[in-house]
Amino acid sequence: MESTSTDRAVDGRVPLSGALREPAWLSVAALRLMPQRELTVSFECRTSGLRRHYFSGPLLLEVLRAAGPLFDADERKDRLRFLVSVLGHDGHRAVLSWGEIDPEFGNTAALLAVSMDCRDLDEEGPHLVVPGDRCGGRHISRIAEIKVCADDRLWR
Ligand SMILES: Nc1nc2c(c(=O)[nH]1)N[C@H]1C(S)=C(S)[C@@H](COP(=O)(O)O)O[C@H]1N2
Ligand SMILES: [Mo]
Repeated sequence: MESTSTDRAVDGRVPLSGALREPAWLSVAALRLMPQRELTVSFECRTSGLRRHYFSGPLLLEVLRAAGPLFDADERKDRLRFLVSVLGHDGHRAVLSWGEIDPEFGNTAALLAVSMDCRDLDEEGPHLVVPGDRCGGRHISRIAEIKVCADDRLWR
């Protein structure tokens, strides 16, 4: 993927930044070294009809945890303040809450897919895929950036 910006995906590597101790550039090769999950989804898309896809990759949660989210480690509920934005190359964005993907709360096994329908995504970059996504809108192909935010000023 071509990119002229320094903070957007380059050569299939995706910047992960925000309220993290260790912001990172995520390559598909590195994501593949993490424990892998599989997920088959059916989208009932209003525009493109029924789509069925098979994805594999690490849990988004594990990728974020590895980057050291700036939680209060002694306070479990502190995690519920955090949001995760996954932005596509075309401006399409899905926002997840930490509570949604955390096994102590919503436990939704969202993946950063490294393959789609057995096609490796090394050059294209990872996709987000979220279980229970009826219309497919939370499947983000060609991710440009992932950001974690816990800014309480959002709600003022
Ligand atoms: N970057 C990006 N990814 C996207 C979209 C989009 O607009 N931009 N649309 C989503 C929607 S609504 C659907 S139904 C699926 C369709 O994916 P497919 O065409 O690969 O089956 O892609 C999703 N991923
Ligand atoms: Mo869709």
